[in-house]
Amino acid sequence: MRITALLALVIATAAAVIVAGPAGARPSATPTVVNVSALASGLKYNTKVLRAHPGKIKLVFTNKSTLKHDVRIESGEHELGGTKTIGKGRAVTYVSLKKGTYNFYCSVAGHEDAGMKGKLIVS
Ligand SMILES: [Cu+2]
Repeated sequence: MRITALLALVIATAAAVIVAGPAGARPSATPTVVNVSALASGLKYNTKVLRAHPGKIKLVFTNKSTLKHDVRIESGEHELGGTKTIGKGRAVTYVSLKKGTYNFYCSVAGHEDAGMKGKLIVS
């Protein structure tokens, strides 16, 4: 009987540790919100550098131009996600990223080469 009670206590303690987890071991469940916009004129974003914390990232893209744009995230040449290509308006997407430096760019033909690109620093 005592062994059963002790075993139950051990299991309960282990379960509590699993549920709570060690402090700071996991990225926050609340996504970092990253805002970027395309300027009303010219093939440009409003910034060349975006910053976020590791984990889930909510990318909010506002296109102020009548030209179609998007925002794509890549690591090297490996695409990790991005928004839809939109006209004037707003598009939201979610990506999960580890610490590191990523590239963001517009996938509409010619726009990246014209300067619609930058760095996303996750730290
Ligand atoms: Cu573009």
